[in-house]
Amino acid sequence: MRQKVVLITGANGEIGHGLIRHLANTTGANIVALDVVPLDKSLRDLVSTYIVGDILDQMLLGRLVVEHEISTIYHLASILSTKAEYNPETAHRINVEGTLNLLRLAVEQSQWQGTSVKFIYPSSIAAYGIPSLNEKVQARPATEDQWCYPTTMYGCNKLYCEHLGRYYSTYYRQLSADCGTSETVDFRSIRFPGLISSETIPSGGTSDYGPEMIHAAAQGEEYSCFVRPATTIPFMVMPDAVKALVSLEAAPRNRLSQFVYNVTSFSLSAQEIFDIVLKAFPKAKIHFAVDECRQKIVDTWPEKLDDSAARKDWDWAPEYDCRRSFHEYLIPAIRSRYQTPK
Ligand code: AKB
Repeated sequence: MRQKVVLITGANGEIGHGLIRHLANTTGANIVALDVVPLDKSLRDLVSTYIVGDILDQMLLGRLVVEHEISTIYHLASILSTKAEYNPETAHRINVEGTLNLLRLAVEQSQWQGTSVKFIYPSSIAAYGIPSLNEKVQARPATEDQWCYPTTMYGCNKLYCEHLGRYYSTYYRQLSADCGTSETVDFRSIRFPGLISSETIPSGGTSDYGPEMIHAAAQGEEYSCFVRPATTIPFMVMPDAVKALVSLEAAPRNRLSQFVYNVTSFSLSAQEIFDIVLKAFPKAKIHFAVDECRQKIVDTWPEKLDDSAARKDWDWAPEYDCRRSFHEYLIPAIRSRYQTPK
């Protein structure tokens, strides 16, 4: 018999680290971890199996369903906003065609199993595109249906994949004879703010100046912040990102009124992050050197998110506000990671 499993793509990424640890410590889930790089040794005992492979490899995905009965997919694999701009077409293939491959797999599995496979998809504030800095500063917290004019390939990919998930959940094979009778995928998506982890350092994102600043300061490394001090976007620490993903996965389907939900914790300017970091690491060597191109991207992302729909539909609330995020999670954990003296 095939083993019932939870499939995590992009398993060796930032969210993957936190999600694998959480699922292994709180559920008896059999985890199949898939990434294009080998899974970190520290995670290997926490998963049933890890596969080094590409979500564009149809043969690999085909073999996955021969071996496993997939109940939930956390599709984390993605090329982030800055990295995607260096090769937009490759990013499109990975971010969109990869997601399409997995949605097809999820629908086929749902039909085989006679029950919907849950497809949990991390979208992003990059799906937003506020036309001017003035409008960004004046805007109220953005709801899911406002300002959806992304200016990066990654943001376009994320927004389109939100719609793909809605299509596969609702309209796929709508002209077929068995339309409406066969099972389909249970797509659920979260639009994340900038994420900050104590365990990993991001690569290729445009919100990375937050985590990069903290990790550099704790190592006594010089850091050049590529956005203006006043630049403000929403952030969240990784434990809350993992909490949001597993909470949405566990929510009763009949409580969900939409496919895509904002979540957020706190919004800070780069200057405010600098001030917190300098207080914790007085020897930090941080200065500001604006990269105008990356600045233009961040200037299109909202300062604040409206997460009222998530709070109403599935009782979302962050565990870590700004103070707890830095003083109970980030600074202690990062200090010990680099053995930085107080
Ligand atoms: C990025 O900066 O590309 C990501 C994101 C905001 O989704 N961290």
